[in-house]
Amino acid sequence: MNFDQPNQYAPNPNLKIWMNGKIVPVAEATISIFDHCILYGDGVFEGIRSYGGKVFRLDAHLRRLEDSARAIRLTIPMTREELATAVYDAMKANKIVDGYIRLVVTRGVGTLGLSPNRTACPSVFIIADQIALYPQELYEQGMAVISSSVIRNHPNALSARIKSCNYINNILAKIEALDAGVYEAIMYNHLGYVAECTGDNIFLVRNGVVQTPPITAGILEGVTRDAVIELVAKRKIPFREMELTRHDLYVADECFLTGTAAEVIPVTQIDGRPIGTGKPGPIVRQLMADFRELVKHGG
Ligand code: PXG
Repeated sequence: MNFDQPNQYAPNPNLKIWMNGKIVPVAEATISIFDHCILYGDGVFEGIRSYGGKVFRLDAHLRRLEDSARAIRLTIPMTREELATAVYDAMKANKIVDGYIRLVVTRGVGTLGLSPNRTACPSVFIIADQIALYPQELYEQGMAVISSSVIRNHPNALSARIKSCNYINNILAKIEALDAGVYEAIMYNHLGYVAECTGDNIFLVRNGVVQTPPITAGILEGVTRDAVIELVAKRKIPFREMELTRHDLYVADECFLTGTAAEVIPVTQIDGRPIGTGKPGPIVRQLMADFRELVKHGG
């Protein structure tokens, strides 16, 4: 396989990181090996984009970060306003206009035991850089994905609504995708219904109706998902949040994924089967154009 080779994406050594209130060179942005985020994946994060110097839906991202933190009983040592300022400071330090921002809050340094009560001082860091998730031609031709055998976390084990630093569930499915020679995998929930992909939400089009699994399918409430649902409403395209099965995927006219990093990308093959005509359909092409316009005009 000739994609996703190691070291292809080594960080830019000139990167400046916002770390606990200071802008530091990337080499000095370090985390203790005793941080519970390292030991247990005990932390929360957001992946955010900026377009033309403006952060896309920053408030929605920060609210979701706060909800994730609250769900794991982690107190973020900053207000929403301070976080927003820090995001822009990280962008400025790296002269980012169109870019990708990773905001992470770790539980902090603790003992070699699970108890979060024995930790002190959560760390907050912000990476402002670039991201290119999928090759450009896939946006034009559509991409192939597979159904993963790894089910999405049971919501009563670890809710998918928490954007935690423990992404092993998703990474296991991602490995399956890469082994199959594709970039994404569709994850089903514990009931057998379609949930989402490893880092993207999923939509179908069938007989002119845009369909997507509801939040109760055990998925992340994507910021891009919400934006696309608004675009669908603006176009007056019929829309349904509904339970979807593998059968629905196979008989769909169109399929597409949404995510901060991916934006809106057509899916034209699932498990080796062509979806619809096997080419990106009219509705996804319209929504991709609408999404471009939306981000150009500030979200
Ligand atoms: N579902 C999951 C599980 C995600 O992680 C989305 C949906 C889309 O949500 P937003 O809010 O971004 O529209 C995500 C977010 C990656 C990567 O490298 C992807 C995400 C986060 C971090 C890394 O693919 N996706």
